[in-house]
Amino acid sequence: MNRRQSFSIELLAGLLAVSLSHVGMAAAAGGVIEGTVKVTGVASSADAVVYIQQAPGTFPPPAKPADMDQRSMQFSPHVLPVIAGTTVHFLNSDPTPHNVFSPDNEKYNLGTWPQGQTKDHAFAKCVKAPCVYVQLCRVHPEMEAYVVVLQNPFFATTGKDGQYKIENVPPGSYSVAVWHAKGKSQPKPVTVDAAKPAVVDFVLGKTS
Ligand SMILES: [Cu+2]
Repeated sequence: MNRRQSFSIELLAGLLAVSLSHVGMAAAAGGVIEGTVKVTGVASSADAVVYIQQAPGTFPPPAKPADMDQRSMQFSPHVLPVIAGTTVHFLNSDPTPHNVFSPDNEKYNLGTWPQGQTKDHAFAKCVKAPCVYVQLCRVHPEMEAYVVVLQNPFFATTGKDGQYKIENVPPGSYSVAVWHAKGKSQPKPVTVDAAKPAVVDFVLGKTS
């Protein structure tokens, strides 16, 4: 083998190593779980939370608090999924005082405060996810929202069309579940790999 041939082989080996490392990176990247949730008997299939029940490892809450606003006499978002340990910033954007309380789990009443002010509540733990906290306002009984505390960050909320997409899921086998204020369905098994999205659809029956 002359020097030139040897160089070509080295070059080829180098290119092969580079392309293999790219394949390796793709395999290590996260996968996607996506699909549609249909909630029977309600006008909109929005605000269903689809989540992995239990993922291996521990997941620290985000450094930045999650936000729930009270605006135009409504909580926004209507449904807020968070990881256990997350602090939620409750803001009042209305010119009228609002209150925030929840009768669920450890229960809290954050008081009543005027426009532009915030109060925080830390959803410190959740032994058995999902830990659901209805958010209510004593001043306006029609106001209602939900904080849904989960074990891991692999969750998504459905849009008006009922569609959801959970991204960056480590490849593996999981049980994927759905929570909705007015519907119920059994969890489903899913196997996630990076090559193509796993599709999981749910049809929710009425809870009562
Ligand atoms: Cu209110």
